[in-house]
Amino acid sequence: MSGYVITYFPLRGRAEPIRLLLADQGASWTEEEIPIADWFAGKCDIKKEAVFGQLPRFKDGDFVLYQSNCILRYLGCKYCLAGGDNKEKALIDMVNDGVEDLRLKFARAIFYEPENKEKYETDLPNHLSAFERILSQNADGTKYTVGEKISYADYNLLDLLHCHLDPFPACLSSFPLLTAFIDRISSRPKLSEYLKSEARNQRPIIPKK
Ligand SMILES: N[C@@H](CCC(=O)N[C@@H](CS)C(=O)NCC(=O)O)C(=O)O
Repeated sequence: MSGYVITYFPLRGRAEPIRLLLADQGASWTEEEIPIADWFAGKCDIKKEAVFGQLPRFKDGDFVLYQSNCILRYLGCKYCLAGGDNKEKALIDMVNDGVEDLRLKFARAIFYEPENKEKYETDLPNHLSAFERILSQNADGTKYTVGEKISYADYNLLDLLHCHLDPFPACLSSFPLLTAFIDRISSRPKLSEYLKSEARNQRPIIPKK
């Protein structure tokens, strides 16, 4: 038993890339679900304990981390999914920062400012084309975003693409490399098992309003 605990709301949200990484690496973890209503009613002590007053929280035994991208990087280092040398590490970090930038725009348009959803959809190809290009520059798009080995940024990108396909099912139609990336990574045996699991599929991407 690994002793990993993910504390988060009953959502995919910012915990999902962490779950994808752990599932694909064959690691088990425990979920501690915080009801959203309790959190916002001030009933959760964990909000006061949280370093930045937010979730997800990740525990590796006694070691506690917040900030989803930091958790991904930590697990990336632990499972050797963070690049082989300093340049590869930096490139993986760069891709991951690009995923974060688009995740913030996505969350804003879909959750916080739904009136901007149409405009977001119009701009989306410009954002996605950056990731299509990144893939094309590594082994002609047949592998990962960086290098010869899957990285934590790949799990983060995979989740971001899954998130987009829900509200925008056709958004990848002109991006063959991103489409193939999703199919390739999602069909890795352990990940594919997780993606089909009830636990995963009962969690919405973001809260329903
Ligand atoms: N940069 C942080 C953002 C965390 C964040 O926005 N958490 C949200 C849920 S996705 C949250 O805790 N919201 C409740 C609150 O802010 O009180 C991360 O990546 O972990």
